This record gives sequence, C-alpha cells and structure tokens, in this order.
Amino acid sequence: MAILSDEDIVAAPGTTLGNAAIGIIRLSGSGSVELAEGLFHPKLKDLKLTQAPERVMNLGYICSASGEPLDEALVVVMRGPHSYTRQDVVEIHCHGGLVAMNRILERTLQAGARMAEPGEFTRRAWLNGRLDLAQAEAVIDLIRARSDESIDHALRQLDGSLSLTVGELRERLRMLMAEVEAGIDFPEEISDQDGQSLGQALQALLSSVDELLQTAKYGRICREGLAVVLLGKPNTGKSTLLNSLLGTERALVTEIPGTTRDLIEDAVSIRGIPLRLIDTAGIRKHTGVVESLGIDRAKTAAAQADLVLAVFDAGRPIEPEDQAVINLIAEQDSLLLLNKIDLKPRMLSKEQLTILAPDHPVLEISAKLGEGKSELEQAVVDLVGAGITAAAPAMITRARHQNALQRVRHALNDAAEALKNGATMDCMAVDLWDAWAALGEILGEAVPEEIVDAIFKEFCIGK
Ligand SMILES: Nc1nc2c(ncn2[C@@H]2O[C@H](COP(=O)(O)OP(=O)(O)O)[C@@H](O)[C@H]2O)c(=O)[nH]1
Ligand SMILES: [Mg+2]
Repeated sequence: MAILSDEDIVAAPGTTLGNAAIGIIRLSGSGSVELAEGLFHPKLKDLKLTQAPERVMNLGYICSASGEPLDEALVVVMRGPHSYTRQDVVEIHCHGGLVAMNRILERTLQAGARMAEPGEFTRRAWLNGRLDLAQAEAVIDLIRARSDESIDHALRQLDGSLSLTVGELRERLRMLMAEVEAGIDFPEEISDQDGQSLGQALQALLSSVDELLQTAKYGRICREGLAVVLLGKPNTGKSTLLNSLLGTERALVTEIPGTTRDLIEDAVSIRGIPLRLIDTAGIRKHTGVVESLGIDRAKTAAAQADLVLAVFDAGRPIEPEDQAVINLIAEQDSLLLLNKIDLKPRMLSKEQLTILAPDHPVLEISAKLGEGKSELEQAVVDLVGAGITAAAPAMITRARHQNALQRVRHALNDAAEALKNGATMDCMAVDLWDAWAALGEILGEAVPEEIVDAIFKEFCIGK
C-alpha cells in the first residue's frame, strides 16, 4: 500500500451496508467537522456543528450540494485527541439502507473526503499513539472473534494486558542493560559477584519470556478455534454428530450416502475450549465429480486439522473405506468414534477398531441419541486441552508475537552464553539490544512497513 497521508479527511461506513435500522458513516481528520457542517442542515436553526458540544447527537438533514435533503441523520462530533483516532471525528448516523448510506458516503467524498483504506481509522489511532500495535491487533481479533473465550481475551489485550507484560519484561531488560553498559564504561569495577547477579537476572528474565511463550498454544486456539474435522465413510453419522455437538440442525442428515458434499463449518466451545467443527463429505471411491471434489476437500481438511474425529458405523462391517480413513489419520491427533451403538445387531466392535488403529483411543457413541457425548467431550479435552485451558492474563495469540518472543529468547540465551564464557560486556550489550528491539516489535516499534500493512489489511473498511 502506498503510504497515505495522515492529513486527509477519510470517510467510510462504520456499519455494514445493507438493510438495517441505522447506518453510520465515519469521518476522521483535521477539518472533518467543518466538512460535515457544509452538508448538514440542523433542525435547530442556529446550531453550528463547529460550535456544538462534543459527543452529543445533533438532528438534521444531510443535504446535497444544491441543498436537497439526502437523508435525515443524527450527527456526532468528537474532537481530537478525545476520539478513536485522536483526530477530529464525525459520525453521521443515518438510515441503514444501502442507498441511504451510499448517498451520504458519496456526498462526503464529493465534499473533499477520501475513502478510507481497510483499518485506516485504527492505523491512525496507532500512529497517533492511542493504541500500540498489539492493541490494534486486538481490535481485529475482537471483530473477528467467534467464541466467548476469544472475545474475552481480545478485550484484555485491547485493554493492554499483553502490552503491560511486554512492558514489564522490557523494564527488567532495561535495568540489565544499564548494568552491562556500566560494565563497558568501568570494566575494572565488575566483580565476580556482579557477574553472578547479572547471570541470575538474565535467567529470571528468560524464564518469564518462556512463560509467556508457553501461552502461545492456547492463544492460537483461543483466537482461531481448534480445528476439529469429522471424517468417515458416507452415512456413518458425521453430520448427525456435528448437529449434536453444535446443538442445532446445521447439516443435512439423510439416509442417502453422499448427502454432505462440501465442508460445513461452525464454532462451538467445549468446556472452555473453542472449536471449529468441520463436517466433510464421506470418504469413498467411484463417485461423481462434485462429490469427489468434496472428498478431496475432506482429505485436505483432515490433514490440516488439530484433531480428527473418525466416525465408524456399528451397524455395518468394516469396509475398505474404513481402512482408508484409518490410513488417512495415522499421523494425526484423532479419536475413533464407533457410532450407532443403539443399533442391533452390531456388526463392528470397539475391539476390532482398536486392533486396526492401536494408537488411537476408541469411544462408543450414538450421535442420534446423544449417548457417549459427555465422554467424547472429555476425551477431546484430555487429548488437546491439557495445560491449555488455564487462560493466562496475558497470552500470545499471533505468530508475529510468538516469532518476536522466540528472537528475544534467542538473544537472551546468547547473552547468557557470552557471560558464562567470559566474553566482553560489549558482546553482551549487542545481544541485549537485539532482545530489546524484538520486544519492541510486539508493541509496534520499528516494525517493517510491509508487516504493518499486512496487519491492517486484515481489517474491514471503516474500522
Ligand atoms: N440408529 C442410528 N442412526 C444414526 C445414528 N447417527 C446417524 N444415524 C443415521 O444415519 C444416517 C446417516 O447420517 P448422517 O449424519 O447423514 O451421516 P453422514 O453421511 O456421515 O453425515 C441417517 O439416517 C441418520 O439418522 C445413530 O447414532 N444411531
Ligand atoms: Mg453428512
């Protein structure tokens, strides 16, 4: 993205364009109140937006250049720095229809605003020091959150939980750096004892960094949800199980093999672990084009899954397709589910499955009757949830943060090695500076422009 001027007045819809009671068009930038005043015909004749009190709704019409009313609206002024972007911000609350909102948006552009880029409001908030980069990322996570856990976490991160923890690490690092710098200036005054306490402080810092790094597993799951794929030959009851776990009739269930053809995905939390449950087309040979595309997708989804639930039918004997499923999940975290245990006579037993797949737990369920559901939930938690359910106050949810922390760790380790090997203080200082810079990246200091662009591209327009 070309670097856009921070001085332009930008405009964008703050709500989705479509049929809704209310739609909001936002303006940000110096001069935006004056711009809005030019479009606004207040019902209170003497009202001037430029003199109106802040954060108060002003009723009137947004009018065309020739004075024709385009829509009735409530207009709110928020003067910088007491606004989201720390610039002057105007919100026009109009009717939520596509046409109404477009007319007003067009009118603001005609009056001199420029359409905002995705995330540009938040980018301005960041550039103006209202948020650091970790907090800006939390804004995206908040908008995209698909579970209670991820919203709760994003809210904490927006409030500065991660920034605070990183800030504390940095403060401890800064004190270490000061000691090392003193050692560079007065090398003759560094005693063995000083060296020892330096080493201890380094180790303590390292273990705090490790502690934070260890939250990354739960952090990723919390943000994205654990990808759980239902796999099995047709008609084993995958879609029935999906519906049962979701508690809704999300997927079609029929006795016709090949009903599910594309991936069906929905979010659910099981005992505090957010899951992305993915139902797939049944694995079999000799099918039409559409179904076999679905089967390819099923295989790809299973290969990328955090956990596979492989479903087998207790009412049918083992078939080559079942063996194909077992082969597909050989290398993966998976649970084997023997479904339809309510059926008589049973044609497939738990023991048979255990012999075919000795490395995976086997559970008996009836998706239709809900039997074995709580054991299944417990097994999922046991398999993937160990140590990840305890949400730490600060958590690493993004690869970007994890990567930076790993570099911090590396640099601190190098410094500890240097100290042990009696290297000069200069050597250590270089390592500590690297750690300092990597910690700063989490907060947004000296982050390359491409990375910043990539972060804000994830936003929607208007945020
Ligand atoms: N008796 C019995 N039937 C089931 C059970 N689970 C699913 N079915 C039936 O099996 C058929 C196929 O189910 P479906 O969920 O569409 O299977 P899928 O092809 O694996 O998605 C439907 O007629 C379901 O009602 C179960 O636990 N017991
Ligand atoms: Mg199905």
